[in-house]
Amino acid sequence: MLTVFNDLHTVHHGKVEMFRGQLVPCFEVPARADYVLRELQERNLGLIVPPVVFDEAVLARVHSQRYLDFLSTAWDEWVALDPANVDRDALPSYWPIRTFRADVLPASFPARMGLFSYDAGTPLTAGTWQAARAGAFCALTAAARVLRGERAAFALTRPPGHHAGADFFGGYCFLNNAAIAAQALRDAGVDRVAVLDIDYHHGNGTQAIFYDRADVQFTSIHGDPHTEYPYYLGYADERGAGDGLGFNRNIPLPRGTGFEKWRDALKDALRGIAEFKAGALVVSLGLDTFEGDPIAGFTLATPDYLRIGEDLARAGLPTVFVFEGGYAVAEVGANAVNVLDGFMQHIA
Ligand code: SP5
Ligand code: ZN
Repeated sequence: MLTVFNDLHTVHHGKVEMFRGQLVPCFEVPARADYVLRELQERNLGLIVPPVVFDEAVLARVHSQRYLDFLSTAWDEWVALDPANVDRDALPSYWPIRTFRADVLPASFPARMGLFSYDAGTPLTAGTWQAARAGAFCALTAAARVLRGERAAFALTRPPGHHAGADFFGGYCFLNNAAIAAQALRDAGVDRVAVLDIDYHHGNGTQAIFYDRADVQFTSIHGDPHTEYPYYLGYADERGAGDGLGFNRNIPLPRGTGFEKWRDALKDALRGIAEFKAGALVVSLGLDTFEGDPIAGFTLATPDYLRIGEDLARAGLPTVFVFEGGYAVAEVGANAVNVLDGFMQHIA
């Protein structure tokens, strides 16, 4: 499978995230992508190419301009607050929750950082904007290659994207790569695009971006938000709004769910995607459903990922895979590549 690799991903390298009152080492580390790259090379899965550079305006098809302006200057503003900040990750401390105003942009950088985020677990670092932008270009390049006739392509990117909304970051995500790819497919003339999110965590950002639209169907299989991050979205009764009613589908599963039940959910999701009659599929490929994942709670095993690839291939659609979560660093390579390998072995 053609892979578009973001070799700038390493410049996004957070040190710490806030977890229950302590700063703990980041789970979302550069080694994740390196393991996937190495596995792709060892198993000879196909060409690995760099991203094409796009006009930044394409990012504004999904994200608000004021958010993009914030992200692109955030690190310089963080360091301007205190020169000693060059050695510290930027994390937010204040958030405009209900009853506060989000329409006014405060002059204070920490206040703006809170306006554009929803958790304290997503450090912004010196290279975050550069890495995230290159990652989005990978997703766009993968989409462009699929539009030109490639059966499937894989955007191997970090930071991940599916928690990022039109104007906020969180969940280790800054730019929503899957949404950017889906929008690019629409803009190139694909009438209906399906996004299937199989990361352990609900893709709240992608859901929010397409919630009121009938042209992009969003389906997510994830840990039940009653107990699992991101907690405040991802319930089964979220079915879309306005024109988008009926085009959002959440399949929450209890913590501890194993592959048999998970695969039933996948088959159910794929039936919904078939009914939608999409012209293309974007897969938010999270591997944190793995039994060994340090921050998640399903129990999928490495060989199961071959079956997932096989099931996805049978959807018969031009497919863009976008790398999301998966934190069992040593195994994430085999798990990701098993999906892609299973897919390639079962395309018609
Ligand atoms: C893309 C993605 O998978 N983002 C997930 C973000 C989850 N952030 C919250 C992580 C909470 C860490 N819990 C540590 C448990 C250690 N036992
Ligand atoms: Zn995840």
